[in-house]
Amino acid sequence: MASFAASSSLFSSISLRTQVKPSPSHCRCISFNNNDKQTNQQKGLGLWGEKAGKRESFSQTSAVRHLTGSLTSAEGLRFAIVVARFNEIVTRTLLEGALDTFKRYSVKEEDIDVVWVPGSFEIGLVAEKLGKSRKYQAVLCIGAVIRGDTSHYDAVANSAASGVLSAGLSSGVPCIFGVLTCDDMDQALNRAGGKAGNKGSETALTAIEMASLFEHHLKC
Ligand code: INI
Repeated sequence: MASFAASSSLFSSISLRTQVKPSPSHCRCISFNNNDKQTNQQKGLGLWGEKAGKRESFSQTSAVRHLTGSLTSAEGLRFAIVVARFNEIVTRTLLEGALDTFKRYSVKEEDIDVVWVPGSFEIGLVAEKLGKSRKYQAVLCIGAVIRGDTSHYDAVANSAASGVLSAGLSSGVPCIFGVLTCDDMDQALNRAGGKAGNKGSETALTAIEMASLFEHHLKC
């Protein structure tokens, strides 16, 4: 309920701004670019357009724009990767998976910086610093927290997750969570290039999509 209220109030604020502000040609912010909706509103049709007396459903109307990041426009985007050395046998493989995916999606090696930190607990602080440097379109965070190895598993795993989240929120740069949280080493190795795939590769795709979304649609 609360999240519905939040999203509808965001939606109304976008609509309002669309009505009152002119569209500067240099700005690609969604609130200024929604020309289709403006056209309908100018015609007095509101969010439900009517063509030749026929009412369009909300999901069909051309006034609604769907913004997504693209995986095919990664060239020129810059990425930082923060990697924890703890459980390096796992994190190095995740890193290799991420680098391989970046290469396959045309991200140049010189557009990637890799920063090593002692453990997953340290990732958030470094990710925030890198995000705030404004040198990167996304920061990919890689670590492996394994329950079998520690009694403070929960503390390290939770700190890593909230640290990465907070780095993204405070810097405004997408910080992607590529920290494995596993019961034992076998499970971790399975997710680092074993039978469960390579989570480093998957998070690199997430980083590209989010970087592209911000760069091409949410920049103003
Ligand atoms: N760091 C990890 O990345 N994974 C772990 O499994 C782990 N364990 O098991 O303790 C771990 N601990 C180190 C921690 O991240 C910090 O480096 C350390 O507490 C110093 O701040």
